[in-house]
Amino acid sequence: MSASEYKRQAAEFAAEMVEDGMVVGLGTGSTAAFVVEALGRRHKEGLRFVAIPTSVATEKQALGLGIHLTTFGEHARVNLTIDGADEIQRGTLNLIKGLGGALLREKIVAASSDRLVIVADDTKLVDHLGMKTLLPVEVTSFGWEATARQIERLGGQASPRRNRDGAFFVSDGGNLILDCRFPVISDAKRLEQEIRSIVGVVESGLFVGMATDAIVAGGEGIAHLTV
Ligand code: ABF
Repeated sequence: MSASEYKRQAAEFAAEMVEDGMVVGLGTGSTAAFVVEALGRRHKEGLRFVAIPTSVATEKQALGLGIHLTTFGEHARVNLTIDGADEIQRGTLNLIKGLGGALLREKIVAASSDRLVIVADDTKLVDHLGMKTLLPVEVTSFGWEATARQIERLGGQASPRRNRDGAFFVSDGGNLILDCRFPVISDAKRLEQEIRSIVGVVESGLFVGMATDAIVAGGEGIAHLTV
């Protein structure tokens, strides 16, 4: 089976965790898109829920499926958020997120969620964060070079993300993303605090202590991991 099929399996499993009356956070990326698709189906079958999307792309998809959207103006808490990730650390469920460019909204929604369920294929599981992917850090466009230098003082190499045409990638929030290569991250909590204390950093893609569950699908079946 392909990675895409495993993503769909994890997404279908997680979409069943949504219950009538819930406020649901909708993630971003190809795995989260399968979740939104499954929830669109459940909505048509009569499940009542409202959702807060983590990106413009997800908002469009949800609206197209007739899913009712809401805001933090109307709901202080989200009952359950289902989102993808780029790396999931075994045991802690600490994450690297943001290769899809939506980390700020994803983190705002995650921080207000009672439960954050991560959906992924099993290639995303790692023993230590930073083993496979770069760490995205969202920064203000003004002075990004100065912000990048401060990140480099922490031991990472930071490069602004670019589109295919060479122009800077701009996030939904109007900021730039620095993709940072760190040697394997041994203390995610500390690195997260150090990066966030740099002036010019809006948010980092390290999600520490936020995920409560991970649904991971692969050749050995579907695993439901919890912390
Ligand atoms: C979002 O999409 C991200 O935080 C992560 O960067 C990415 C995962 O994408 P995919 O599900 O397409 O692998 O969830």
